[in-house]
Amino acid sequence: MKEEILRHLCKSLGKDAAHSSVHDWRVALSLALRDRMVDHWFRSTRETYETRAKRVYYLSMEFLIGRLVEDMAANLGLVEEARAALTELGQDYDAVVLNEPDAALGNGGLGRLAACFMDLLASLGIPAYGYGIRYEHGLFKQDFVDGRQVETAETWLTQRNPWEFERPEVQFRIGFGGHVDHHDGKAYWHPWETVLATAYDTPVVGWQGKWGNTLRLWSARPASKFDLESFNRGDYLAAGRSEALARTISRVLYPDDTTEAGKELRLKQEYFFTAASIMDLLRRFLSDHDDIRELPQYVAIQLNDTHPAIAGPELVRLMSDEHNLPMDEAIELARRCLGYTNHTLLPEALERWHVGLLGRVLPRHLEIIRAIDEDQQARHPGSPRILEHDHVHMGELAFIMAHKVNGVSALHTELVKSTVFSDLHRIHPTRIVNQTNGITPRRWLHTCNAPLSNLITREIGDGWVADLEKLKALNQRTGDREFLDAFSAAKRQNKTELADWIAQTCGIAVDPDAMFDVQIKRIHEYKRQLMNILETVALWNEMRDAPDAEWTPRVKIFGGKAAPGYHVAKQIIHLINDVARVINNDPVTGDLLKVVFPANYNVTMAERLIPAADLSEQISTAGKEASGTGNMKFALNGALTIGTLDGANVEIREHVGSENFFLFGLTAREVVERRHVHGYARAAIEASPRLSRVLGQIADGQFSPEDSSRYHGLVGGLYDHDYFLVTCDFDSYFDTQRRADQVYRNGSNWAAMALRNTASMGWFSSDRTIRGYARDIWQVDAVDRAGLEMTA
Ligand code: 73E
Repeated sequence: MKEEILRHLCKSLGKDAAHSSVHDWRVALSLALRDRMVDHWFRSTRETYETRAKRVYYLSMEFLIGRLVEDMAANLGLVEEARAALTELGQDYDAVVLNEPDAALGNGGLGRLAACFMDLLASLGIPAYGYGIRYEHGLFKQDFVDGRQVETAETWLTQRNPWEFERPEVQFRIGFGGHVDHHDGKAYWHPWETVLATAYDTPVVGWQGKWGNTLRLWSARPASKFDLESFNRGDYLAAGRSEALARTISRVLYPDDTTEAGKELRLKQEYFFTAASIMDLLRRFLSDHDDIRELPQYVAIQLNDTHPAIAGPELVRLMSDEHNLPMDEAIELARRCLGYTNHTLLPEALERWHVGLLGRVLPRHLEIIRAIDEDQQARHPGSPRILEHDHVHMGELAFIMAHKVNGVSALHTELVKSTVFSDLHRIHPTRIVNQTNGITPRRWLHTCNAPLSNLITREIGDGWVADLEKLKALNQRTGDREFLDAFSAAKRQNKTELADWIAQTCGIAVDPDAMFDVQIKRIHEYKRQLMNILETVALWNEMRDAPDAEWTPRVKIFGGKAAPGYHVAKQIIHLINDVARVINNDPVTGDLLKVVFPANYNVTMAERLIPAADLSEQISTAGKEASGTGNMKFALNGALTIGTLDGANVEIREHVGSENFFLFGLTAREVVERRHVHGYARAAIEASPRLSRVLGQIADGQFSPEDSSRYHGLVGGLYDHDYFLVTCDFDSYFDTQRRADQVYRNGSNWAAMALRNTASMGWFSSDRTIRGYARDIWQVDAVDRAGLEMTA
């Protein structure tokens, strides 16, 4: 390893060891690791070709990857070797690992799920490709200026990306606009504008390096040649125009996690990567099959939400316009290949395109969508329409074009059946299935939490890393004092490290013995960070009223970004920072209560915070969080959850036991009912002196003395249209927090409950999730690769 690193430093980077920076060492190490992956990768690809195995194609606008060095080293079993090599070379391994920028090609859970799935598809030996966009700028970087969120462009690609292989030879022409001619019963689309999609491949090697798949990300290039004539005339802008246009498509990730962007660029991005992916997989299929009718036997395409839903019409277009299949047959064949995962019921996130826009950008696809709509009507008269009120409804399109539609938790799937797709569910009663989300135990325990991971391995061996259900064996230790102490000590070590990091990055001293109470996720009204900060103020009030009472010291930790155009979410961020400033400087409460909100939450920060958390905040309005995956990561790392009966919380609670979960709040059904009660929010506020007091303080400017009316709108909104029922759940949330305080003060019971959480989370491995997709949706075999020998 040492020689390989030195060789790359010299031969690939042109540096000598004496004059190399941390960055150079990191890139050299990455290249050395990548070398070790390539053999597995080639062997897997060869085997897939030889056995003509069915391939899975996972189409996703987002892959929230984070850093890769440690992940790759761990999967290849090379962490110790890499550490030793760098140490011998006089380098600090941890500093080298931390030098890597996060690949933040996603907004949150949806993108991170795609990354976890890539790990598991490789670990289970399922031949698969992830397809997405190689954004030049991932999710924006967040800073706080006077407590307000400020966004700047993220630049992960300014440094060389050592993991990818550029494939300039893999190129597809992607058309936009223009018109369609019909003659002799055939359609001919003449796009007005064309860009090239070129591929960049990142090998993804699974646990123990036994199987390698490909993450293929597309980058847009100008299709027309550089305009030398304009350039020579001195018209430099005209010369670069087509280049600028093309580059825009893969330039930025949409920083929006819930609302339809409504922008032409977003539609173009969606078509760009979907079309390139479909053309690529068809080319691969046709390279060793003659009959396109066999496609569904060899190809399973999964749509990660509706963002790639244009895949349906695109497949139909290629099969009918270019391979001359009759339209109805093309529709049926496409359907047998496609699966659609729904990730949200929030109405503002359900994609709809105005027919004017869609027809202008994709005129042939609009015709095909009309044909699909008619085909559905002919087969099922009265079925919900894809085209309605001048809009194309991408959810209906994805549903109708997929042979299976899945929700991402048991509760969410039931709501998919009973709300947004109830009519389609009646017509197609077996189409909707559930696949509760999962997480990769490699990144989210083995790699991010060494103290706990080592303890578990000492106790039960290392089999749990590949088979997370083995953690169940830890249940026998919940009465074992010595083991519980060791378990608590591992948590304590993570908390101490986090406390050091908080001191460095935020300048706030926190006590590692205080309860670390963490809410990290996108800032959104339905996730109710607002309720959390209101509860913080209420607790602060009561501590100040009786500073000598028996309190459980707390550190409230927040992390998350708000979509740049989401005004209320940005106000919530501002409020948290304002409250933090006041509380953190209060000598009365001192170490009893601190509020910490480090800027720029990302995967790397999650890897730091989750292992150190005592309490996991999963407090969304019931019925709104489709699943959540952060909730699983916390519980796996031995945090107790305070949560509502929402998304996967329901199943987590079932697995860890209701006595090891702090439940509060209205159920999804009660939420719907409560909204029908006239004046419910005002009534809830008036019934709660505690909440009234907090709202009064905030509205009066106690936390914003420089601008006392800053939160009038936010507080007024709670009185008048508290859609997410912060007011109605507040008291039950506050009381449940105090219950958590009590249990925490009795440390040993807390440790036993936390251990039950870790021990019971095996089911939430994405191993189980992927096996479910393979069995119920893709009809592919998960091959146990454990018998394969590692060759490198
Ligand atoms: O509950 C989460 C879920 O765990 C859900 O909000 C999230 O997906 C996670 C993984 O299943 C999600 N993200 C989006 N929709 N649902 C979304 C919507 C538009 C753009 C980007 C992401």
